[in-house]
Amino acid sequence: MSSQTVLLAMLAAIVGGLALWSVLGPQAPVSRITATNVEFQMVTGEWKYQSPDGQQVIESYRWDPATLIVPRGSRVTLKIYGVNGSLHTLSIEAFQVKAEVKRGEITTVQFVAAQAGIFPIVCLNHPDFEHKGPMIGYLVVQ
Ligand SMILES: [Cu+2]
Repeated sequence: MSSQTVLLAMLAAIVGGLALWSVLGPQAPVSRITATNVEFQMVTGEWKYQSPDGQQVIESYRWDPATLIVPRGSRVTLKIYGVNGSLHTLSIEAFQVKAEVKRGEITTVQFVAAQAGIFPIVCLNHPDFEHKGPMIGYLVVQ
């Protein structure tokens, strides 16, 4: 076998190896979002402002955390501890979730996030600025 033949054979092996590696070699990571069991620990919080002269007081209740992200099809558990405010009526209309959250108590709700989208988590007692809100969070189902 001539040295030229050996060189061509080595070159062919290298090209073949590169071609094979491009097919079977490491791939870019594939992001797969799969349904799962997801539990969130939440509290009822309150933002408050009082002017220096004490004449103006502004309060706004909040869910904390206020944005929850889950894969579609997940079984979601919310455990909500009532801290600020005596009563909050939780509603996630899209998933027929409704519950009362009382100060000093933990309220647990469970549901399956069956459809994708962005769904408001509303407190029916504090739904807007006029009612010490908006106490609205967002459930993002991907
Ligand atoms: Cu509320």
